[in-house]
Amino acid sequence: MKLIRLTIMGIMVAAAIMLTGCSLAPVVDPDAPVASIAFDEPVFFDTEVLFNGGASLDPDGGDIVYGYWDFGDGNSVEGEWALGYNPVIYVSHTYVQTGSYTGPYAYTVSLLIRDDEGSFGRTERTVNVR
Ligand SMILES: [Ca+2]
Repeated sequence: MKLIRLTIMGIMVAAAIMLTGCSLAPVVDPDAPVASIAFDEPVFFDTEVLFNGGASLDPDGGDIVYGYWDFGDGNSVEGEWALGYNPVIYVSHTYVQTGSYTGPYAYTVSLLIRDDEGSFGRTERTVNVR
């Protein structure tokens, strides 16, 4: 009885694979997402900067589900995109001036994103803080 059940199961799995083409093959993502960073200049120390990643997109129409911002000064923030809502389109950050150095000082801000197919995209920009 058990053997028959297993055989029927095997036939059903085989039929499912035949019907769906090749359902066990990994999903191939046609396009990786493209990250984008925008912000207003000039940027000053001890003043909040608004970074905008809202122009980031997935060329094949997929959703961007994760974002990781690195501000280049040892600070970072990450967020998961809920469906239709992006909690890290805008992130704010304040570069804190240490010591008497007046700048300008160049930091590298980067944004790493992941789409719903698991592909990553990353971009970076230089922020001259004065
Ligand atoms: Ca994609």
